Amino acid sequence: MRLRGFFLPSLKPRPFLPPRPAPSNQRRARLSDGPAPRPLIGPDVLVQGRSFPRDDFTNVTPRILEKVGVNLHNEKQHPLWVIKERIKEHFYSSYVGRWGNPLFSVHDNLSPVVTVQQNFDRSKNIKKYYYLYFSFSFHRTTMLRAHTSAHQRELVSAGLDAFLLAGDVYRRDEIDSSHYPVFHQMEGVRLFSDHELFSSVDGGQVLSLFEGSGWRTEQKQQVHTLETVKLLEFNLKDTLRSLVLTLFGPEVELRWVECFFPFTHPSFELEVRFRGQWLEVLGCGIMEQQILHSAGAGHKVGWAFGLGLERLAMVLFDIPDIRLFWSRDERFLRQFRGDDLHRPIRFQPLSRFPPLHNDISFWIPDSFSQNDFFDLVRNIGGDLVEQVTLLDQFTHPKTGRRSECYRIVYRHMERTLTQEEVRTTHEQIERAAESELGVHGRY
Ligand code: FA5
Ligand code: MG
Repeated sequence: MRLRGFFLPSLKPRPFLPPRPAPSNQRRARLSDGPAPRPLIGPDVLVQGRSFPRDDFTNVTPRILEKVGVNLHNEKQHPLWVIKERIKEHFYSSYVGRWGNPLFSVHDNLSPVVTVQQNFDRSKNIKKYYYLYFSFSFHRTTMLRAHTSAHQRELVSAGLDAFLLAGDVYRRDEIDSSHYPVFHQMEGVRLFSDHELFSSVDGGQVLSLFEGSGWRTEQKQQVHTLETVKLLEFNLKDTLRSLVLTLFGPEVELRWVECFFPFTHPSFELEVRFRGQWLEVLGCGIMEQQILHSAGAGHKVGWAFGLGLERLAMVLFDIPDIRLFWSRDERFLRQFRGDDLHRPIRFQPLSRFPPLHNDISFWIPDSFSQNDFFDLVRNIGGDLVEQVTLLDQFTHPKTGRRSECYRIVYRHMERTLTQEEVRTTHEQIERAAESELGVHGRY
């Protein structure tokens, strides 16, 4: 008997990864690179040399696993590296310790394989995230991190009071010019003792971080005093405002939006007005005291933020499509090279090649999820796929069967695609949708 479905009805096993030929880029690698590499997904899932038994909940795809360990943010002169270095430099020069040492340590090489507990993911939502291996224990169910906040607790447990952490993060999402299933974030955390928080305030000696009989309200957590929250919030917003002014220049317009995260309260998002549009660049807030407590730092309080490196880079350098970050084309990469980290950079677009589009429509089973389909399209079509949009939905008046029609736009970033190439890829997508997602094609 399978008990998983019983305890976790939302986690229905799905026929997501039946054995099938490796994608063409893997096949090519096999022909040219000597001995055949072990496939990334067989009975086990292989991630950075570690092996995880594949089970019904494994939903990572070879295309995604190929990106693990690439670490674009660590590739010197890559635009994500340039942004990361500018942020690091700002923190290094603005916040120094008593001995002139940088206050914030920087970490950019932590493995993206985390447990669902680290990821603050109680939902185990296979539609939104990539899982490697399921277990009843929160400590053993593994996934690819969906945000860099997944490392907050371990770095605080290691005794760090102020740190920045950059890394690749993975989410199953829609397909368009600003969404890619792998993107990069930078996390910042700063903790304060009562002395550190109150020493700059007149009469601060009488203030305390915690209160015994408080309430959780919209403004604060139960254990925090209002003074604690207000000072932390001021320090957090001041730190982020100053970072954004450094990156975007003094003209930039900002606004704070209240929001919710399970690991901070209160929580905010920062939006930047750039070329007429409000763009969300980061989420942040006052760290949940329970997290600090479980990390052995319950006597301190702290704030945290997480910002999207692609979002910042797209705006700052005028990069129109998020797929470009993965380009190996010299005409793209060379535009970011140079000795001066702070030189103004404005991306000169490569010629724009014509798009080709093809529609696909099918009857869908009840278990159908759009993110499964998007993932399948990305897995087969790779970076040839620019956008997938739902064109039409239809419910048969008699049978109640539902059908959906999607338009897939194909466009290569570096050359003109042939009709033949697109047709082959599109047909592969049609076949795989039938065999893997249980849809019935109307083609
Ligand atoms: C988070 O990921 C939280 N971990 C942020 C946080 C950290 C809050 C610490 C509190 C304390 P969110 O999902 O909003 O939040 O993502 C944070 C930023 O990542 C966004 O503001 C955006 O800049 C970027 N981002 C989010 N989704 C995408 C995406 N699909 N593509 C590119 N960038 C994205
Ligand atoms: Mg957000």
